[in-house]
Amino acid sequence: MSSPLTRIDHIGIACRDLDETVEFYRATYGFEVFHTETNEEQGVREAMLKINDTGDGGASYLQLLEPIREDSAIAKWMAKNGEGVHHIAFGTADVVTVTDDIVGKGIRSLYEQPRRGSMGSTINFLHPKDAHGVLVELVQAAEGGDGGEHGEH
Ligand code: CMX
Ligand code: CO
Repeated sequence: MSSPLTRIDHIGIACRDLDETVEFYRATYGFEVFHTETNEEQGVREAMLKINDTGDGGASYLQLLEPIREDSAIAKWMAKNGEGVHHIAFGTADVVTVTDDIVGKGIRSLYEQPRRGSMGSTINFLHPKDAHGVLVELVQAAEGGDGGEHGEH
């Protein structure tokens, strides 16, 4: 059976200071910033570092996340755990169908309807308590995937 989840879209990493962490990833690993944005709804300022393109026409990234509000999911998680790996995101061509299928297996999604993620993508999450302790994000890339303009939006 082939999976409708066709790539690791990104790994989400919580950090206290986005600029300092971006510089660490550049100086240590040579990864450059591909895209930055602020997502008010999620309460984060973020940088996407592209690691590689993938066979489904998408790509894999590291997503560095700095909280912009004390009541954000990332701020709450960091208060408990400090900096580190916060979630893993799988890429799919159809986030609604994949989410419905997984919910049908008895696993809770966090949103009734998908929301906006990085670079115009649509996203949902699976509850970590139903997924062996891993917060899983499901990502459908924006039409045109990575081809668009990048920078601070
Ligand atoms: N990974 C694994 N387990 C996690 C977790 C994570 N990232 N976040 C919380 N948990 C666990 C907690 O450890 C806790 O477990 P215990 O009950 O055993 O202590 C349980 O889940 C409940 O955690 P909580 O601290 O009480 O937090 P909440 O239930 O209020 O929120 C969650 C947890 C997953 C619902 C919330 O973080 C959320 O809505 N996340 C989705 C949005 C998000 O993460 N946005 C930031 C990223 C945006 C992006 O990627 O674009
Ligand atoms: Co993410």
